[in-house]
Amino acid sequence: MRRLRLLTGGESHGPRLTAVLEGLPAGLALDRAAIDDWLRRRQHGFGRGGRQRIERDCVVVSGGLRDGRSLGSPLVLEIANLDWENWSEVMDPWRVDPEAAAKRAVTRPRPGHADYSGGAATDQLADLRNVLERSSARETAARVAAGAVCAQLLARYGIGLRAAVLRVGAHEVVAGPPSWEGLAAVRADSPLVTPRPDDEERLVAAVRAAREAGETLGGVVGAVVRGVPPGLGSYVHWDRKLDGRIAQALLSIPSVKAAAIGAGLEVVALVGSEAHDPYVLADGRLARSSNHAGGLEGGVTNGADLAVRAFFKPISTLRRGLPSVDLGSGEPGATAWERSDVTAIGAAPVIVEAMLALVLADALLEKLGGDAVADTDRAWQALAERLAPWWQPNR
Ligand code: EPS
Repeated sequence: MRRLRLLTGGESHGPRLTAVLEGLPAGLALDRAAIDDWLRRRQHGFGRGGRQRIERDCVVVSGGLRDGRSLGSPLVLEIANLDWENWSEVMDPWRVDPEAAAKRAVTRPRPGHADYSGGAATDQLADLRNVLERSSARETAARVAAGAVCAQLLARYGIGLRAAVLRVGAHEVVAGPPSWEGLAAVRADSPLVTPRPDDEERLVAAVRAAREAGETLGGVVGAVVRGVPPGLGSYVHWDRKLDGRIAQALLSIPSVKAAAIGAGLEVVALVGSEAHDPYVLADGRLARSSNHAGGLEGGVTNGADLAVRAFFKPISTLRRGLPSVDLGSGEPGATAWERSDVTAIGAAPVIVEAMLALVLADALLEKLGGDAVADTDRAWQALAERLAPWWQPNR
């Protein structure tokens, strides 16, 4: 069974981030500009901190590609950290200087971050930088580069993704689950990547107010995948159910505390006859008159739009600081702040798209296989024929 695997490496202020994507069939043509465009989207968003003025994220491929086509070997994607230049001494991989290290050690864990929990896990409580460098959301740049590649595989089969911010802090823009049409209106220059331009001013003002108060904000991202064939995932095995795999991928995004598929939490308030999506005929095809299930039934895609939401907590580095305890001196003290995002919610839609693209490309290859992409194409054709007349590809 062909599976996709993604491994990322690198620290926030190290020389670079690396993504190793293994399992792509050979012969897949990739578009570099499209990967860089996804990376640009991840740097976007009103309320980001000073770091995004330093970085110019773009992809360097150092393995697995030749003449613009995948070789079937691990695809190695790298993104330089331009800020490394300012951190090369602190982050030097080989320099051993215990005195200097003790002087600049980070010892007050930020509530909400992995500082204490990660330090406890790896016996690195003496200097929390050893944890925070890796737990920083900067790592999502590597995921986005790999996700952009996965999206190009999906696009080959007419599968497309859209995502947008549905809520910033207490300010709701779109209630309930997202729809494909509802996400269409997001302009590339939208400061908070929302589908409702009229709400933008209100949201920008909320972020400004949070910045002035030294506060941070979370929010909700909605995403829809269109053109997914029915039958991806498994109803047989708990660890292969696609809703579970999607939830894991979404909850692995830094700051995400909840994930919903389709109507999610709202479905509990409905009675059965309202909750379940009736089968109807539309132009001779099987369709649904609602999509509370969000495109997944029994852990398997059902051919409807796959609709998810991810719920982000506010960033845990606050200018005003938060109560903490200095693990060196044992004294209470506020957390430190140098710079941080007021909200990173504007970056979140493309990160959600990347994780969805990764899970769906994995599920698609699990279904279709193919050492060469031409083999994958033939398997896709055969699948589309088997699924006709109830379902047709989206192209
Ligand atoms: C990020 C870079 C980081 C943070 C942010 C994500 O830059 P720095 O720490 O140098 O300011 O701005 O990480 C967090 C919000 C976090 O809590 O870790 C990026 O490139 O996305």
